[in-house]
Amino acid sequence: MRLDIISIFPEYFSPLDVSLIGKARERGTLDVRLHQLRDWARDVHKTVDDTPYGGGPGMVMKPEIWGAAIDEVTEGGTPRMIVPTPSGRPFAQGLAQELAQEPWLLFCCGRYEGIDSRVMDEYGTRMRVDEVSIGDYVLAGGEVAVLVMVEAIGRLLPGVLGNAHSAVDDSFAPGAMQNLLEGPVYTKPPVWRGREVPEVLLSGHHGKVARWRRDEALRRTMKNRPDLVEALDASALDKRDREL
Ligand code: 6GU
Repeated sequence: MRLDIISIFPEYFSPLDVSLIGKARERGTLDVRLHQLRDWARDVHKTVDDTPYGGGPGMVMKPEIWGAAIDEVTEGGTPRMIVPTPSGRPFAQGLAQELAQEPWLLFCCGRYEGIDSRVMDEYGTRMRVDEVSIGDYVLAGGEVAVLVMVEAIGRLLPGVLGNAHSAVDDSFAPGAMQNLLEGPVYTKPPVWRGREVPEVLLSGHHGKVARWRRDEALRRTMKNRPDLVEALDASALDKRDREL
């Protein structure tokens, strides 16, 4: 997968040099290309923003600079364009899976109050453009949101996760424990500071272990994400579940 990122802070993306994503880049599974937006600014001050029409606080990123940058970066091809913004559609596992199928993604990171909307309209006639939000809070710019999205997408690419931990039973993967959060996990020693690992996990009884994990997953989901339990269809819960 080719991944272009245009930002006024390309240094923000140094985490992409390490860990899973860094190794995927070394292997050539991921071809990440970072671009400094200011390289396309034409004045001596490398200005990329201006005051908003209609008034209001903050600054808006100028369309000509973005246009020149996107034209050059996408020359000869048609990526899918993603614009991180708190006003976008929600980023969730389903969208991560969809984006992981694409051969080429272009992330356009806005700062300030955002990018002149004509940029999204213009490129929307040439390629698929999505404005995407990673949650209901406001970041200072799209860079951290893009790091989040690239990590979520990157780990779904073939060969990025070892067989040791597969993405198939992640919380939020389709068919993962019926849309429940993953429950608690334990490793050695069997007793730590007087706290014992739940006995059933040491029993070797696979059926009992599976039922216990499902109960714990449901318990945790009820506590942390009651909205997800509400959204389950009635057939997903049995009589024992209702007693938890
Ligand atoms: Cl994608 N960008 C910014 N600036 N803030 C956000 C966001 C994105 N998603 C949630 N908050």
